[in-house]
Amino acid sequence: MITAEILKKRKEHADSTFVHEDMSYVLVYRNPKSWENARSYARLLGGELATIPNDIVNTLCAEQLIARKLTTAWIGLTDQNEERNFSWVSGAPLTYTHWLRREPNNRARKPADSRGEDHVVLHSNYGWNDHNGYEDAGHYFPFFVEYSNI
Ligand SMILES: [Ca+2]
Ligand SMILES: [Ca+2]
Repeated sequence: MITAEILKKRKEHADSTFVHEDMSYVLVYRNPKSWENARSYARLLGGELATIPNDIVNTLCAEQLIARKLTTAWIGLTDQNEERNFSWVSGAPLTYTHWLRREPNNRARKPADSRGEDHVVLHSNYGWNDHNGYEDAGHYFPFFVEYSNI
């Protein structure tokens, strides 16, 4: 159910929302978050971290980053349930990917990243990279949220 609270929240992000087919995509960029907290925030918008189903949406999202001189944003892709088995939090099938070369590599960079990398970012160069989005790792980025318009 779409509450007045959700509509108010969506309005706050109108400047960084675009519509493609039946979905709205929001780049939430003012308060960067861990992937875990970004996902919680997506729910406040009555949505989910975004699924990128094809090259069109990938390009539209990357262009949002470029327009704001941002380089990195979380999307709704994770292998936290099973290493190397990436899935969309929306439940959509993973039929399209745009990994950068040598990604996903699950590479731990710091002791805080000992669990490896289980959450995916989209970069402004259009490519994807797995990164550590657990809250205690402290990697905070803007993020893309999607919600349905039907
Ligand atoms: Ca992983
Ligand atoms: Ca990586």
